[in-house]
Amino acid sequence: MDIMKSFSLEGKVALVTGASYGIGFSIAKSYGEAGATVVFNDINQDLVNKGIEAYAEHGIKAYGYVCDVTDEDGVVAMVKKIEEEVGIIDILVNNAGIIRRVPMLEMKAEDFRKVIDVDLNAPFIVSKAVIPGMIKKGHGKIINICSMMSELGRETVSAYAAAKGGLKMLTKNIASEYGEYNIQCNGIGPGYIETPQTAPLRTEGHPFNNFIISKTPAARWGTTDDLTGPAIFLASDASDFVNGHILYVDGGILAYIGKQPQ
Ligand code: NAP
Ligand code: GCO
Repeated sequence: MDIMKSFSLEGKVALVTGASYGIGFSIAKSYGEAGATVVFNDINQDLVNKGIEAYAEHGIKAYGYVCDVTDEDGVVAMVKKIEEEVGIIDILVNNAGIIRRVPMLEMKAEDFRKVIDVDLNAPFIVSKAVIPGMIKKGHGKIINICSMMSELGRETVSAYAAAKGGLKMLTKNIASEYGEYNIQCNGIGPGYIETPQTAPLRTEGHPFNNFIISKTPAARWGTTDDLTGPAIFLASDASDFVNGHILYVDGGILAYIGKQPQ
């Protein structure tokens, strides 16, 4: 058998949440290039329209839906519409996410809850809506976008770290509960990636910029393209016996104590 065929996504329907731009866009674009039908959502029509145009610039006819992934009724309605208009979802990437960088003692409980809602409750809600179709089809791939903060803490990101730590365990639990239906649920833990979400940390002279370079053996920030190969692997038949795993794509951050100060 041609081993490369096992990495193909031909004939698969892939939903990537929050994928008008950023990491989600890159992953969804790579899925289209690997043969999948690309479906994505974002939080408003303007973002969805911009996303559809951006995919089209890469020759990909993407299906876009407006949906706030924290709204369970809206998610259920979106998944039903996708199944009617495009097909049952074979691959789900729970990518949509937010961060609030605030010292814990200054963080309002409502802001903490908002981060948990988007970054942890929403992957639960969307997975719950998509899994019945995967069971019907006899296979499925769920990929949760975790984080360095699934393993590490740092100042000002208490809500985000709590959410991403929980997302790591939700990943393992979905893998445990639905593995018998030939559904594999894994995570991708990106390192520090150049996207709008990290733009505030990369401003000229920001101390965090050099800090990340010193903590990354690859001595660079990651790009969204660095995530696409691992994402295709976890969405393809090539990973059918990989389940409950968090694949860290971090240039080696988690393995490294950090560069000795010169
Ligand atoms: P981003 O640039 O902020 O994009 C996030 C996307 O999710 C945006 O399109 C955003 O729409 C959408 N979104 C937010 N809340 C939503 C909701 N309630 N419903 C639907 N869509 C929603 O983030 P990113 O850097 O690409 O990160 C994507 C994922 O990777 C996130 O889960 C993030 O935590 C994770 N991650 C990022 C990094 C990194 O270094 N960048 C590293 C590790 C993990 P709006 O524009 O309306 O907010
Ligand atoms: C931060 C960053 C990180 C990245 C990512 C690292 O403020 O520390 O935003 O949290 O977004 O999650 O994996």
